[in-house]
Amino acid sequence: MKLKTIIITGGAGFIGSHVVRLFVNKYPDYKIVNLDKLTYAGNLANLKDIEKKSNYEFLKGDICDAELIQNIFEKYNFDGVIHLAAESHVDRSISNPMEFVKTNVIGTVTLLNAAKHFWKASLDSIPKGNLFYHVSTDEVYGSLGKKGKFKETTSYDPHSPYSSSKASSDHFVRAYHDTFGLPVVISNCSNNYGSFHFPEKLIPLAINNIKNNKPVPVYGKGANVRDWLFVEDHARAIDVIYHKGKVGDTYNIGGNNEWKNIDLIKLLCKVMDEKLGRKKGESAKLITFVKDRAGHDLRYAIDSSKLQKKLKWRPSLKFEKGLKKTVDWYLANEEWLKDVTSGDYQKYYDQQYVIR
Ligand code: NAD
Ligand code: TDX
Repeated sequence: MKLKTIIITGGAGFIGSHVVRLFVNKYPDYKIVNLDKLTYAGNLANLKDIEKKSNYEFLKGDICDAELIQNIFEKYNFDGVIHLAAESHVDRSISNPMEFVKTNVIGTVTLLNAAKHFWKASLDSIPKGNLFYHVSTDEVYGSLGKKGKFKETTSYDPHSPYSSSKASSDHFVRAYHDTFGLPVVISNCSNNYGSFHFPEKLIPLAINNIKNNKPVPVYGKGANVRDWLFVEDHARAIDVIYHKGKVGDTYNIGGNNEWKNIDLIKLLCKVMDEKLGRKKGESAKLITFVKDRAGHDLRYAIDSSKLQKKLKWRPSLKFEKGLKKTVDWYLANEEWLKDVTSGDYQKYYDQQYVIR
């Protein structure tokens, strides 16, 4: 059997660490190389359980560094790329869009160039046995009204610098397929939640604040809707699409699990009351409505029927169960939380919220 050598970018981040773990454990015959710059969002503690496995290697590096990427491709002769490295937080993209252009757009094109060059891609002979898998988001489709869901054919309509940079990277990936014959596949996933989620994002931030009796900031009126998927289900979908997806295709991944932010936070407060042995209603007193996010998309919802029908993937976990599991993980991993919230975290946090 041909040894599969795969570079996973952003493997020290939230979703990337789950993808690395799944591939390293499930495919002992593969060689998994995790390339990550270790920004504030990347953390090698996310991968402690697999770091010593013989089929795993970590490389610290920036996907925008063309020379480095060239050297790595030369050294490892990758069969596949699973590209997750990105700046991923919408609020940070509003305060610093250029970082998002650099990593999400230039970084992606830098990787595409290397793959195109080393796999000798051309329209006349699309390389077999190679795949460039680009991990993207539902936010590229823009915002829904009360009805409907995003399909793979929905037109792109991004509103934030983050979603615009991801949309741009998706376009480049398709362009490299259509123009240069690069074998690519793209998936667009809804909001993830679960372990190792950096606590600047809604669910882990709320868990951390409730635990520490701090205000839980809810943007605007809390009326925005997100479609939440357990992160390990996303990693499983990436595995299925990497191995069985059709070259040149796009797959939407979603939890079929829409929640209005305020309802989600109220449910989380209830779970936290139970887990912390607090009086019913105690944690909900921390809910604090703050100034809305600029350009805040109202509603995301994913139609993942293509993936479900063609590749037989399904979300495995009911949200209430996944949320309890997630809360348990955060309460059991105080050291991890303490570690990632040290450094500049408080400075970022203090600038972020204006109480209404
Ligand atoms: P994350 O912010 O937790 O992790 C990103 C990782 O990329 C970090 O480890 C970081 O160090 C690394 N990184 C950043 N810039 C880099 C660079 N220039 N070079 C190398 N590494 C770099 O993000 P996440 O939430 O795990 O998201 C991973 C991917 O999935 C992103 O592409 C994101 O757009 C996409 N996505 C995320 C969600 C979600 O709900 N979090 C949903 C759909 C799609
Ligand atoms: O403190 C908060 N209060 C609040 O009300 C934060 C951080 C968020 N929110 C709202 C904004 C959103 O409507 O909660 C919702 C979820 O916010 P985030 O956790 O920041 O996620 P979102 O902006 O929806 O984007 C996420 O899902 C798609 C990821 O961060 C992206 O990387 C992914 O592509």
